[in-house]
Amino acid sequence: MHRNGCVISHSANTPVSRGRADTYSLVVVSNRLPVDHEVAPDGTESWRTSPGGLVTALEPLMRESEGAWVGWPGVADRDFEPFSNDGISIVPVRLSTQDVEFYYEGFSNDTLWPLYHDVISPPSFHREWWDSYVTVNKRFAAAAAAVAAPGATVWVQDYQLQLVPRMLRDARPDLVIGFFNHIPFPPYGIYSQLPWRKQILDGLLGADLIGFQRVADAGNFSRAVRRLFGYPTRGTAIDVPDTAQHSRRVIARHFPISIDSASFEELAKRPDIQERSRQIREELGNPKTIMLGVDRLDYTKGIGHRIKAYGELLAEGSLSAEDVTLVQVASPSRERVAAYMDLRDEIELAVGRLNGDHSTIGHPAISYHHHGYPREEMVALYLSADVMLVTALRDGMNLVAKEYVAVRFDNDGVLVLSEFAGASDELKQAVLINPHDIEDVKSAILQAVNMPKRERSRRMRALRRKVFDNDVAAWSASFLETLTGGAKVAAGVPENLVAGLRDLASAPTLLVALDFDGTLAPLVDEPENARATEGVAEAVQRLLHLDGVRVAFVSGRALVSLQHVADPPDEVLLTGSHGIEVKLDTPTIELSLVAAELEQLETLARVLERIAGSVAGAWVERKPAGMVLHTRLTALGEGDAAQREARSQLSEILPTLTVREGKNVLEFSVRSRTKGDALEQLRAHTGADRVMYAGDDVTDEDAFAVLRSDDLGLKIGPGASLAGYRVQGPDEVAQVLALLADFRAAAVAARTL
Ligand code: GDG
Repeated sequence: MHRNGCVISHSANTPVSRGRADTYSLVVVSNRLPVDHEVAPDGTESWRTSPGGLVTALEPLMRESEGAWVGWPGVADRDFEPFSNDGISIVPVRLSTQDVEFYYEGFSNDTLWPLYHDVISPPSFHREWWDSYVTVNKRFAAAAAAVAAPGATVWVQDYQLQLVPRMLRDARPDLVIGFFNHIPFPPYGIYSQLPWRKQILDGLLGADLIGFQRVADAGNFSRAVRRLFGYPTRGTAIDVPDTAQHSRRVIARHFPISIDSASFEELAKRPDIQERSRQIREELGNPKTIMLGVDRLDYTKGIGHRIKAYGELLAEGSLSAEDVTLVQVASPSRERVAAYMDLRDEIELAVGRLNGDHSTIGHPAISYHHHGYPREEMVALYLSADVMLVTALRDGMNLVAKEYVAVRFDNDGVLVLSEFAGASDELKQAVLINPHDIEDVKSAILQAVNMPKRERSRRMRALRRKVFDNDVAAWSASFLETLTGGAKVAAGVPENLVAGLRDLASAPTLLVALDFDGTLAPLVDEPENARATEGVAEAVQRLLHLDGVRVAFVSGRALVSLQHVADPPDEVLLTGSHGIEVKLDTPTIELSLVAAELEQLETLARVLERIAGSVAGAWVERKPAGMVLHTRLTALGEGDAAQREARSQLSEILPTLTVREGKNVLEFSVRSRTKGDALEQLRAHTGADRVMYAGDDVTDEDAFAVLRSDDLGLKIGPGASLAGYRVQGPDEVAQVLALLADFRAAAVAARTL
């Protein structure tokens, strides 16, 4: 096939040329395409799939849903036509040499990268870099808009493209837009240095869902939005004003990325790779302990700190180069950015000194490699490493840590992991370190080198469970499901939910909070006929009798009605009317209103009763936190007049009331509460360490929004949701509760709480 006068061949399927008019229902946009453009010495050009985790995770989805990938092919000043590679449509975006210099090396890698990594290296701010960033982001947005089908889902990746969500939304309001930030999002004190801080936030807020690696990153982002725009945020939800009257809900939350764990394990089991791993040990002079570092040569990775700690241990005689070797792979990265050139000099000087001081013939203290290796070689290295050192000063996730764990099917090896890498949120059984504290790094290295086999194996098993339960396919599925609302929900209890329940059951104290209609009971035409499905009552009884467990029903119904249909045992905590009514270990229902609200209620009653008393046919209905003026039976015109009068009097004396207008009814409430408020109150009342919340309705989203990272949210049925898990209907909820009771009983019996 001839393009641009060159022969283009492809690694796999023959490419199919697609015209510009083709559109796709799923579009991924990232700075780099998942294919590399290669030119052989004879001038033959070809594309090679780059084996990243993101491609592996998205490939099946992209094929299934006619997906397209928009990005830069890695060569400047070249135009390429769209083509298809391994069933994925590739849409190349052109970058000029100057774009590469200003947008990519400049603004992305010398402004945003150091700023977002806690200014480990000073960021440079240049207005012409920013201009180029805007121009290139526009080009990516236009390319994505051109290939997105009506209503398509567009998923934008990473910090190079933060303006694309807003640009896309302006051009194509029909699209569902997601964004994932692979690197950290810094605290406000640092973020606010950015001269274009408002433009970037506004760019991101064009998305429906903004994903981060860690809970803390999402929190930093929401705080920046509050500080710079004052938009209301609640949990993971941000209400962004759209027009004068309306706002759009944007969700900002964590989705820790992962790897294709099974494919790493598969490689590790290959005899040739195991043989290579043995060979590596031999070539290093058969040291007792091999320590390994694998990083892009980047100042965020703490390579210098690692070398310093190791050097001191050798100098003090706590370790000897006869016994221990550190293999450091530092793959070349961003070699045209000045800070990276300086770093290379600094690291290579340190390596040279250390080797000069401590290596013996045949026993290098550090075996240093400034190359990229094939994945097979990486796996062989991981297999041969007794200790893996991940000492990042700041890292979004750090996939190397997860790859090491995935490879160790022998349940051996020790991971030393920086608490400043996102991976440390999940990989708690690693030896966690503060890499800035050289003494801490040194003692962690000694602990790892001397760790008894049993402890190594116990820790590695736990780490492996995490990495295999949450692989990259689960990551992308969970992001896209949150973004699009998961169109179809399968029957049964999914495996990841079973794992989540098992984990939750071990909390010291636990609150199980459940919506009723649609969650415990199937939805019915007549609300008074709603009844919980079979098995619910029994599971709730079992939970109530287990140590450290409280159960609550959280409903929009008035509590009297909830008690009637749910017939709950006395120990169940109840909240009704979206949290306005509560029955929390008291014999009677109480109103969760503060003194000022009760006073307002009195005033409201006085005003409305006076008005209703003067108009024949009007009457007032009292609600737990409000009053309704009914005018259905008044003479023509009098009802409207009474309503106008009520509005005008109350807007003066009680301006904060919520007013809702219906047909011949006017309702005033002293308080607008949500199920989120109800859940917070239940959490405070019970003092529970962890919470499970299950619900089916949009009003349950307010409760999901206040869940914390180690809580469990369960959405019933389809529809966009903040919940981490989903099941089809109330039958599954009964099974879920029974499983939770089983796990809890086992945890209580084993006293592992
Ligand atoms: C960014 C964030 C986040 C490295 N050298 C070679 C090689 N690698 C592979 C590793 C790993 C990947 O590159 C590096 O991923 P990390 O996660 O460790 O770090 P970043 O490159 O900084 O990635 C990071 C990530 O995005 C994903 O969201 O985790 O925090 O900074 O897969 O194995 N692979 C091969 N040869 C090498 O020489 N084949």
